[in-house]
Amino acid sequence: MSGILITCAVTGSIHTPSMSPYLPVTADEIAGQALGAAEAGAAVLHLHARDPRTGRPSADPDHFMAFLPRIRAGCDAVLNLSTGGSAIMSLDERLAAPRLAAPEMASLNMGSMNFALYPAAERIETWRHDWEKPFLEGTDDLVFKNTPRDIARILADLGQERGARFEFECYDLGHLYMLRHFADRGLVRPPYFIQFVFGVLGGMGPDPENLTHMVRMADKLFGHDFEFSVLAAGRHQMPLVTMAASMGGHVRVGLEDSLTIARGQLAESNAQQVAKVRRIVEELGRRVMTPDEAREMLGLKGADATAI
Ligand code: KMH
Ligand code: ZN
Repeated sequence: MSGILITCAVTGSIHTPSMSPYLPVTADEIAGQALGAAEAGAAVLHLHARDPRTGRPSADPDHFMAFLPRIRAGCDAVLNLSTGGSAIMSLDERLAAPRLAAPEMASLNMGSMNFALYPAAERIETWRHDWEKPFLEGTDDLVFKNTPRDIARILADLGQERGARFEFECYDLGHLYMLRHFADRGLVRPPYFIQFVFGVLGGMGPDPENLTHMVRMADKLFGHDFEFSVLAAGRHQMPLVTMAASMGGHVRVGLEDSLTIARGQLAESNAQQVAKVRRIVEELGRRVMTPDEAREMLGLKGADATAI
């Protein structure tokens, strides 16, 4: 029976240090938690960097390179670098580290959108860093930009020139049609690894009907040429990824997407979430994929062909 691919998104750029003491920030923390997640069963590690002094999302290649070689040396997982970075970064900034590292995989957000994080600011009583409150509150007037021109550039720089394959992040139905458009232009090739994203304010909500509809439309637009995975923000994470696993999809967990392990209870590590979803997958009678099975399924170039 085919396996289920677990991606772990280790730190991201949505959550801030005041929200959880377990959010990895330094290179030691990011590398340590990434290796723990791989050990627990994650075949793919989706990675962002942070400034180690403040925990602020960072696009600095030095911050990435402080942990990437350590993760590479310590496990066999596929390293997937974000090209989304954070909505406050320019495309040039977001591309700097992935261009240098030439990873096997990179994320690719299939449209421009609102990315509203400001409701989270209301729940924080004590701030650890000055940047956090304005960063979250400023998202009431911030557009995350990935125009068709941006998408084409990311595909050219990382895909055509460096051989990366993509985690196509689709937050809405329109993003699936944008992926179809790039397929029609011959700029992407199957199998398409589509990551459905639920629960970001600005994208589709975490309703089960949305997932069934997205899968139905992906079937219609891409036939047998795609694999889908699901991530959902906050407390919707485990219910939605369980639904994905039941529907023949793959799953993404990690502290980028949710800081909790159960309602109201902070996850103490990324590995804890990976172990939980692994138990769910196995209880469903399915098997977790190894990194090499993921490479085979997605047609990846292999870790030796990266610059990490
Ligand atoms: N933060 C997630 C909702 C990216 O890194 O390109 C989506 C994400 C974006 O992972
Ligand atoms: Zn990300």
